[in-house]
Amino acid sequence: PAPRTVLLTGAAGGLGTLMRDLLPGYGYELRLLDVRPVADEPGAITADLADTAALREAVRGVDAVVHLAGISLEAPFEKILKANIEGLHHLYEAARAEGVPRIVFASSNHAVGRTPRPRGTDPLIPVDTPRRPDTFYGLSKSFGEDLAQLYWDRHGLETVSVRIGSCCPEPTDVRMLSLWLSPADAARLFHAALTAEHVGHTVVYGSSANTRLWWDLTGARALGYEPQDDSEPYARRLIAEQGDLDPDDEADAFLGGRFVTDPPIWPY
Ligand code: NAI
Ligand code: 15L
Repeated sequence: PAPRTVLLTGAAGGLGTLMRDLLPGYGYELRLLDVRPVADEPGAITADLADTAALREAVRGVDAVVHLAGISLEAPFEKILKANIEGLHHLYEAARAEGVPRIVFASSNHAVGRTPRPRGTDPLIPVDTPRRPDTFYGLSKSFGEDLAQLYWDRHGLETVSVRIGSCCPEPTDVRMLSLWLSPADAARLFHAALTAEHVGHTVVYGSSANTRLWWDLTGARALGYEPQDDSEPYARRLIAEQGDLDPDDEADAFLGGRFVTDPPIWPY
C-alpha cells in the first residue's frame, strides 16, 4: 500500500518549508520535526537528531520518513559529525526499531562534488560514478548513502538517496542552470521515491529536466519521476548578468562549484 503518514524532518528549513506546502497535495499526512520550532505548526516535534528517545517516538507508526534535517552547508567537522553522521545513525536506528519500511534521504550533489562537470559532448555523469565529496558536508552525504545501503542489506529498511542539485524557487546562478530542482519537481521526485516498488537502496540524482543537465536522470525516472520544469527560461538573464561558466575557473570545473574551492573551515 502507498505510504500515507510521513515524518518530514528538517521541516523548518528551506526545503522542508516548500515540502510542507507541496507534499500534502499528494495525499500525505505529515508529521513534522526540526530542532527549531516550525512556524505556524504547533503540532511539530521540536527535537534534535541527538535525542534518540524523541526520534523513536517521532517515527513510531509512520509509513516513511523524508529526511531533510541536518547541516546543509560546509561546517566544522565536529558539527557535521554530530548532526549528519551520528544524527543519521540515530534516525536509522529509530526507524529500524520501530519497523519503518522506507526513508527518503536528502543526499547531495556534494557527495560527488569533486567530479569534473561534463563539457561539450561529454556524457552525462552516471549515478554510479565514484563518490568524490568536495567538503566534510559532502563526505557526510557519502556516509549517509553507505549507511542506507547497510540498513537495506542488514535490516531490509529501504532508502532512496536523492542527490539533490539546487532546490530553490528559481535558479540564481549559472551553475544552477544545470543543477536546479524546482520545488514542484522536488515534490514529484519525493512522491516517486515514496511510492516506487522494491527500491532496496537506490541512489538517484535530483534535478529538473534542465536543458543544460550535467547528470543522468534515468534512475530517478525509473522510480516514476517525470520532471516538468527546465531552468532554460532563466538562462539568458543569468548569463547576461553573471557571464557564462569560465573554463579556466576551478569553481566552474566541478559539479560542486564553489564548495570545491572555498577554503576548508577550521578548526575541525
Ligand atoms: P536547511 O538548512 O534550510 O534546513 C535543514 C533543517 O534541518 C533546518 O531547519 C535545521 O534546523 C534542521 N536541523 C539541523 N540540524 C538538526 C538536528 N541536529 N536535529 C534536527 N534538525 C536539525 O537546508 P535545506 O536547504 O532545506 O536542505 C534540506 C536537506 O536537503 C539537507 O539535508 C540538505 O543537506 C539537503 N540538500 C539540500 C539542497 C538544496 O538545494 N536545498 C541540495 C542538496 C541537498
Ligand atoms: C547543497 O547540498 C546545499 O544544501 C544547498 O544549500 C546548495 O548549496 C546546493 O547544495 C548546491 O550545490 O547548490
